[in-house]
Amino acid sequence: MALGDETTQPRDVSRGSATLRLTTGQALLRFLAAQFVERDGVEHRFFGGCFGIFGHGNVAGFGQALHQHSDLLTYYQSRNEQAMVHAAIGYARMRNRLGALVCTTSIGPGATNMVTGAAVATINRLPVLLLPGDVFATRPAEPVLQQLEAPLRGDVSVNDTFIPVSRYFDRVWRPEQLVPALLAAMRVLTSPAETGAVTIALPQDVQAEAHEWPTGLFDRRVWHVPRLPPDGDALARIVDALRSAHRPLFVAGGGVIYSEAAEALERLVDRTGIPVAITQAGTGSLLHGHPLLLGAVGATGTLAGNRIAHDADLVIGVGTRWSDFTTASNTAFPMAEFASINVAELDSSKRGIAITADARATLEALADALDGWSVADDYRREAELLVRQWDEEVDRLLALDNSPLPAQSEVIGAVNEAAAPDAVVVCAAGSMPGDLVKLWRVRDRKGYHVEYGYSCMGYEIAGGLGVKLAAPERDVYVLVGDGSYLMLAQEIATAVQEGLKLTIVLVDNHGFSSIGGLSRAVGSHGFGTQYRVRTDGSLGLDGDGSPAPYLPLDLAANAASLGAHVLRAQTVEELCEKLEEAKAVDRTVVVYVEVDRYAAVPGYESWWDVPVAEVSEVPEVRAARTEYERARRAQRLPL
Ligand SMILES: Cc1ncc(C[n+]2csc(CCOP(=O)(O)OP(=O)(O)O)c2C)c(N)n1
Ligand SMILES: [Mg+2]
Repeated sequence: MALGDETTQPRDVSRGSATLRLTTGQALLRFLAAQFVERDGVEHRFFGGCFGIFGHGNVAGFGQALHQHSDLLTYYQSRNEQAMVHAAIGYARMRNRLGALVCTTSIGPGATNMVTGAAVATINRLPVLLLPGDVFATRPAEPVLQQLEAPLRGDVSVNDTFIPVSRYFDRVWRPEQLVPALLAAMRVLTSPAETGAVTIALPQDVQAEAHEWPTGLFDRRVWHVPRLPPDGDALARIVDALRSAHRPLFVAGGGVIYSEAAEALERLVDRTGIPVAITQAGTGSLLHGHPLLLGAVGATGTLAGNRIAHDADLVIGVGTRWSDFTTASNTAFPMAEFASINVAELDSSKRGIAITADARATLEALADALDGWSVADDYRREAELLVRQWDEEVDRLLALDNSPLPAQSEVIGAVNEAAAPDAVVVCAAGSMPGDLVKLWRVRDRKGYHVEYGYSCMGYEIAGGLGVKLAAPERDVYVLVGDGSYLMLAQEIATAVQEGLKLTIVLVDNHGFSSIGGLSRAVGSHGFGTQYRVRTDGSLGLDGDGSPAPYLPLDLAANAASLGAHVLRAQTVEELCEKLEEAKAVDRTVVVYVEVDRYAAVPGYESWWDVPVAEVSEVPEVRAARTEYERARRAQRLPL
């Protein structure tokens, strides 16, 4: 990758020898502030700010630099290191990976609190720069507070746990090592194929140590993000496959959005009549109302998506990682040949004809090469009919009129209705993502933001904060379950601190309704999935007739205690009113609503592989195992 625009800068004759005496922390900050990214001729500053929680390991190093030069990078205080990585992920995704945030922590627990966030970033292929503090490089007095002492290794620290969840990891034992570490970090962060969490562990003494840095390190540097064109042979193979296919299907993943390929996809679809199914990250590739948008496919797929998938003879994935939710654990496409268009070889090589290339460049090349080819009218009409029928099913689910408590689907309908067309809905875990991907009517390419690579409980509020930082002009609606809320809600305080307004819809069903359903499906009666007082040794099983009372939690009061403006709704009508009222509030609002735990959106001819105990004393488990073995026979490896 080109290193940028040095050639356009006036050349300093003394540049080779000029140096600046700075600490490693100060040099790091100057470097970060000088990084830019460019794609399609448009330049952006790459780092939009730095989240941090200070302690020994960063307070006197990078923290000192941030204090001394607060003009170089905006500092944001957070409450929890995992949450600040989530915020950075929300930000990067909203910026289509053309911008990122930095996260700095103390050593030990502050650092390892970021490991989960690193996994979220890497699995979702989103850039974040993590700077955990680390133990002394010079080891003047070991063990330092919070140091891991490995009996057989002197050179490991807790930060080694970042290695498997980072796309690039380095530890800067000496100041000089910072230079190659930073160049490698930027290469990975700005590479559409390689990106993910980048971790540079920074021993606390090194951060504070002064060094003579070559001034060239601080030059403005523009990292070009290429659009890798498709290989001609691979393109020809996909064109041949399409020309002989009768029932082709596109599966649009997050890569379509990140590559800004949605318009190219839409043009191709309009011309060829190939229907499109979407993944969670690909939602927004086509907007609601497009006659060939089938909706989601796979385990949480729509009837339209799953029916077309079932009979498809050629499935072309664009920017998807083919997760088990998309493939219904390899049962969704029983008849199909495949092609995979992906900028990352890791993903393009997973199924069928591999095209390792940029999504937009490939779709445009495909449109040219297909030269007027289209699917048969019958197939197009069949797909369009299924789309219309699915739309009616959504209408039904959004107006269930469930009582006494509303169904979650009605809450989704109310929020969708209240939200402006360019608002962003944010979610991550529980029963909500599966319902959302089926029911949410997307009106903006960036209007749907569900983290479903890691489906990490607790992503929602912090991730929403990052989305709002990246797009302050948009309304951000966070849909969060009571379980996720209890795991990581404290960034409400950060939103209040920063004057960033989120509208958080807190959906309470007294526990883990998603896993309760899963538990019942595997014969375990919802064991351990309700928030109930422990009475007779049981935590309350679904349907056991005498459940103990729910825990006396007041999550709305909890949200108010963190500084949110809180509104409570009991019915769908009230919810609609409160969502309107929320629009006039100028700070983060939490709209609290209780829903019926059992009024779930059904599955539509789909399956998800969750192994059931092979032997058990419980009859329901044995029945579930029999059913599991039957369903598993439909599994087909993509060979
Ligand atoms: C950090 C984390 N721990 C555990 C899980 C497994 N898990 C997935 S959904 C879920 C329950 C979510 O509860 P809640 O947010 O209330 O949503 P609901 O299922 O009730 O819709 C659990 C425990 C997870 N995805 N993430
Ligand atoms: Mg819940």
